[in-house]
Amino acid sequence: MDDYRIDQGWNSYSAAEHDMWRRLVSRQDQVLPGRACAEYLAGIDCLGLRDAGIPDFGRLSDVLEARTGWRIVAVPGLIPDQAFFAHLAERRFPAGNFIRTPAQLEYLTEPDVFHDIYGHAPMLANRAYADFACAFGKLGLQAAASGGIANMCRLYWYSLEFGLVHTDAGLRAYGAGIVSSPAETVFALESPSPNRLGFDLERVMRTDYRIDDFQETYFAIDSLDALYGLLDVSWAPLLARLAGVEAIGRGARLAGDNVLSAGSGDYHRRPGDDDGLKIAV
Ligand code: HBI
Ligand code: FE
Repeated sequence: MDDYRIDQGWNSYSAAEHDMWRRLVSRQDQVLPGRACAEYLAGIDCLGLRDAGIPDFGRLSDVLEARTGWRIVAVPGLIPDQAFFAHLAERRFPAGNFIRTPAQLEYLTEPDVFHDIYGHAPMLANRAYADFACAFGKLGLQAAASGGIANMCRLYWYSLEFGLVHTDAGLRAYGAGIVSSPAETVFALESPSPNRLGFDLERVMRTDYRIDDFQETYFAIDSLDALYGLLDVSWAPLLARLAGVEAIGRGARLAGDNVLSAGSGDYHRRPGDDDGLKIAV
């Protein structure tokens, strides 16, 4: 199977592209303290993502691999689910090698190097998240073989992309889609609009999501260390059970939900909000 790897082409980045990286970093750094979880902020520091421009994936991978066994591989953009899961299963994170242009600050259809590296890499330096992401990749491949790919994409979406976590200091974000977007970093934690629900595996795997706006529901796990425990279920019966039930609407609240905060549902990202990442599926 083609694994979509390409050369990052680090030497061909222009000064303007490195400047764009620094612009996105400084904008993000104004909203992350007090909203991103401590493990994420520590990851940024231990990977040295603040100071220079666009990182060289080889050098970044050497630091990351020493911590959790993960490497970063360059890809041209979104790759098919199965290929994506196959990389995760081998502790390789596929990262876009391009960076958004000033005109794309409003609308970005595919994950660029800022989303993938500034959003995901710091958490891949955290053992619990890193082991979960690898186990998730392996389960995703198994699920793909039995028709459960949509359920696995939802699990990915509401954890590694848009997950919240309970901490001693309160709710914090660890999902890359949140911590790489200035507006969603604030929205996910402070807006009255979305639902914030306790994480329940089956509920998450049944819940639809949107790719072109803020999330209408965020799910909070008890701790990062609890991430891995979420996968400790018998998957074949779970996927078989899920295959027969319909999806849950992305903004719905159900009787059995552990509602941390009930959303008003009256706000969505407006043009000009920020560089909202919209992953085109
Ligand atoms: N491809 N490059 C890339 N990055 C992703 O995050 C990604 C992908 N392909 C599929 C995919 N994500 C989905 O499986 C998840 O969004 C659920
Ligand atoms: Fe992502």
